[in-house]
Amino acid sequence: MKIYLLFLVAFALAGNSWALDRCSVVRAIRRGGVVGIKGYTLGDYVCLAYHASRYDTSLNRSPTEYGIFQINSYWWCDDGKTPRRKNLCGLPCKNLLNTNISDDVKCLKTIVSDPNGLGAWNAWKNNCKGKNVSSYVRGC
Ligand SMILES: *[C@@H]1O[C@H](CO)[C@@H](O)[C@H](O)[C@H]1NC(C)=O
Ligand SMILES: *[C@@H]1O[C@H](CO)[C@@H](O)[C@H](O)[C@H]1NC(C)=O
Ligand SMILES: [Ca+2]
Repeated sequence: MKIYLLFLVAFALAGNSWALDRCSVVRAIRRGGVVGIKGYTLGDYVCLAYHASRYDTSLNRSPTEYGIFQINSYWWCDDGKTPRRKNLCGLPCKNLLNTNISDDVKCLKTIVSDPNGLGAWNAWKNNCKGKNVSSYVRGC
């Protein structure tokens, strides 16, 4: 029984090993030069990351959406397989699945400069837009 519980705990921890803690996400976004573009706050971006992926940098649930911000391979990165992909961020999609998100945030900057801004994400529109997002940044 004890052994069984031990395995259960180890499994639970392993399952989360690619998820960043919230304050690491806050720091990477703060350094990435995206805050203030079109009036978006730090909270907007962290709220997006939370609702897009729960901060799981390895998330690739749909074959065309990658990483903590669920950036897509139609426009932004090259996965070698999506038809007519544009790769406007100029990077391999697999670079969006590791725990270093500085390049992900750099790509975010390119995306947000597009006319849709953060409106390109349903995760942001449905959960963050017009909401008080200060709790995503608190204590970091
Ligand atoms: C994260 O990646 C960037 C390049 O995208 C690099 O400059 C930086 O040193 C990396 N940070 C760490 C902690 O590895
Ligand atoms: C947002 O919520 C926090 C508490 O969670 C509060 O301190 C702050 O004043 C609120 N901001 C706005 C603009 O309502
Ligand atoms: Ca990355």
